[in-house]
Amino acid sequence: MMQRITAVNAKEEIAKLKNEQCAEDDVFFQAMEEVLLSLLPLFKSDEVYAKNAKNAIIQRLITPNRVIKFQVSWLNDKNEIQVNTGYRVQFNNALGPYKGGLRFHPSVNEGILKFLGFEQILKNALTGLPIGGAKGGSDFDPKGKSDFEVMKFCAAFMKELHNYIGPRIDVPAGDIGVGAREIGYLFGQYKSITSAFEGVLTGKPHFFGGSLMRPEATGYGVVYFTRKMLELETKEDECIKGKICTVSGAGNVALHVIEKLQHLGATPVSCTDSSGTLYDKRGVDLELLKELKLNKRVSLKEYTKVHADAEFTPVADYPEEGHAVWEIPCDIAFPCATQNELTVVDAKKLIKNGCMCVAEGANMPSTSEASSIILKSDMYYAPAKAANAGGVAVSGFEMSQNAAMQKWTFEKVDAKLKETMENICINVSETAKEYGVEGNYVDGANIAGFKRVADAMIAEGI
Ligand code: NDP
Ligand code: 2IT
Repeated sequence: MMQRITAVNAKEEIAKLKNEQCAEDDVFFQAMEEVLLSLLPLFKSDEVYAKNAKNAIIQRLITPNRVIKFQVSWLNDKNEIQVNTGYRVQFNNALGPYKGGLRFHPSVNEGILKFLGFEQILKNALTGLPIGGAKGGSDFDPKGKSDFEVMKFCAAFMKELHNYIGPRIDVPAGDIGVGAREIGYLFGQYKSITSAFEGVLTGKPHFFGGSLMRPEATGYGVVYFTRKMLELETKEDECIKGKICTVSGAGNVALHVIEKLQHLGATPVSCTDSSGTLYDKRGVDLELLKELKLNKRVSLKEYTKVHADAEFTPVADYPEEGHAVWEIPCDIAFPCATQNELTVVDAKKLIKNGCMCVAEGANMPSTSEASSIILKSDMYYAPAKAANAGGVAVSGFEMSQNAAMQKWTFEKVDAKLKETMENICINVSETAKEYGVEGNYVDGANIAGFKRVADAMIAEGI
């Protein structure tokens, strides 16, 4: 049993816990430590939370309610049996049914899913919607697999997962390696097993219950949040127009960040994938990127066959610690690939090159040391759990549409997304001000999200 964690002993207790855990949990501790340090001003100033040792709120918040781990055996196209591991981390359901994505990537392990599930609790709370926090996935690698293999894997994964989910229990969605194709196969298998056509997954293709705009939601949401934050901080309108932007990733989030930036008159000049970094200084050709990454699922290197003057830096050719994409001069940097992709070296390069803002599309893309450097610099900083909440917010809208047997228009969802992102931004900014850390959106987001979850946990008892 761990010691009760209070404002006074938080740092030592975390360090003790860290020593007892395996390396897989490093990212989970990174996420947890950031949140707990952010909460110190709250513990100091607010009686209810300062006394929360009695309620054991922190211990209950950092311990998943349930971790489900299962075998996924499936047949590849050569009729050979393949074995993967599946997981669902049901972290906290104080505010509503467990909610969060599924990640299919060879790097997936329990520690990564605990970090993602933990972040999801506070992110979902920030949306103001009645949804709890969860994450799941598998070490299955969709890369190089045929459509049939992906379908067979999804069916085998759902054969076990269906036991633990339901529209009022736990509603998974997509994340890295899981898009509309995978959600469609997962949904089909759930329906076959249970005979229920119900809103058990979000991010479904729109012609059978998916919300319009769910594919665009995370990326568009990141840009709406960033625009609002810059408006609040600089008191200028049209803060995005004319800006040179670097973006990492070339998947769902990155491509829709690029799309919205182009709508607003900015020039996104880069993207990255697991093979390397693409830099097109005239502005990226989004139609071509979508064709290469969403339809053909090939390396970004192919882009240079059409645009010979664009530069492609393969991962292996970039010897330094850090990432080639953050060396490109820009006004705003949008890390949208994966966790810890922006290091201290990268943060320093951004500062040196005059970057004014880092806006996080991926979950925890900056290392904790990079985050500290960004916070201490003059750059504006939109942290992931607030800035990328648009995806799960539209997932929440999909749950509402499914429950009411309705289909909202693209324009309605877009308007609600914009309103939600702006409200999150204002709430985070005002919370930071209230707790004496004005302009620190990291602390503001952690405190605002935590308060909503903690209030519900205290009111619900144990
Ligand atoms: P996708 O699978 O659609 O795209 C991920 C992209 O990032 C791909 O281009 C991939 O390269 C690249 N990438 C992933 N992992 C690595 C790695 N270890 N090294 C280098 N490149 C990598 O995922 P999403 O766009 O959905 O997710 C991106 C990030 O956004 C993740 O952190 C996710 O948790 C977060 N997020 C996603 C939401 C959503 O709604 N989808 C919502 C909120 C956050 P390649 O093409 O070579 O595979
Ligand atoms: O990290 C995230 O917020 C997601 N992957 C989306 C989760 C969801 O339930 O839509």
